[in-house]
Amino acid sequence: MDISGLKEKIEGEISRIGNIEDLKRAKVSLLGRKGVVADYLDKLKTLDKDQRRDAGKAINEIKTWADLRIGELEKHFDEIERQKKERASLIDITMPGTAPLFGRKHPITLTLEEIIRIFGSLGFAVAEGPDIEAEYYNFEALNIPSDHPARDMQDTFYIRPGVVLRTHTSPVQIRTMEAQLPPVKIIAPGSVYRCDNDISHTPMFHQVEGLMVDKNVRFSDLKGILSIFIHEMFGPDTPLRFRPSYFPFTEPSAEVDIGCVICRGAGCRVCKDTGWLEILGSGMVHPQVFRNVGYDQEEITGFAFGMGVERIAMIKYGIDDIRQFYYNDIRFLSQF
Ligand code: 2NM
Repeated sequence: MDISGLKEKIEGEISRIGNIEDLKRAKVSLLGRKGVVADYLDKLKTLDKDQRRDAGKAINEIKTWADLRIGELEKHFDEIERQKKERASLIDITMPGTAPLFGRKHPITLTLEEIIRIFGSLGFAVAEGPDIEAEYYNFEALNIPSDHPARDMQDTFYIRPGVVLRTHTSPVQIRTMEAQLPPVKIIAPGSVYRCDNDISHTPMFHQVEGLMVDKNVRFSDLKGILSIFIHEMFGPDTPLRFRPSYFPFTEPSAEVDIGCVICRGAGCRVCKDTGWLEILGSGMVHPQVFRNVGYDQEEITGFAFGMGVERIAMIKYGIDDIRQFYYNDIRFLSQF
């Protein structure tokens, strides 16, 4: 019996194994019950005792060697399989990533910050106060009499008798004047509340009011400061005008209009064919307001003004419905 061919035959088969399936097939055909090695062991019967012993020993050595080689290969392919599974369970770094959605500032916040920036550059400090306010600070101190239409239960949210949600930020100016002597140069930004809800009114909106009090503050100071503000906010070529008006807390009072940014003065639906848009109210602080906070109205004068932030934002960005600010629609909000 020629045993020398057996090792080469096994070697040849093993060298052709490329994967775990090949290996399983080779294991059966080489070491299986009807495999090549078994064939050789079968043929031992045809040999005499001495030859059988030598040949048997040689075949068994080859079998042990083949077992070892196949065992090594099994380990090798098992390891490859394990690595494949591990990789499949990890994140596929070749996949396109999920872009994170970045938040951004609300147009009212952007407008508020711009207003604060401009008045900040003119030397105004920011003052704040409570949204829930004593009726006294919201009305009486501002020279708004108890029979004034703004006091109507329908216009004002009452927390309980004597306590309201502030209808403007003017109480902040009163509190500031009570707390410190002139010079006072502040703006009061914040939320205000009124019983209103339609295309141009929301029950909560934002205001910035301003106050400058000192010796010799004049109406021309008011005109100068508000002109600078408007030209910073809407552009240096924006026409503006001061129009006589009335507020209980200022005398004289003036409304400030800018040339309509939509039609540039020609007349349109937005400016109701006047060519002008009203953007803020202002005036010289009423002597009664100074008396209410304990200031000497013979010694000092001051001007005050107030504007609605939503209205400024609507004019600046060309928005025709105030409620857009509060739908929380990403398609709207992502434009700013
Ligand atoms: C406005 C218009 C005119 C105003 C007055 C005062 C205070 F406290 F000094 F009396 N604060 N804000 C004022 C004046 C507000 O808003 C349209």
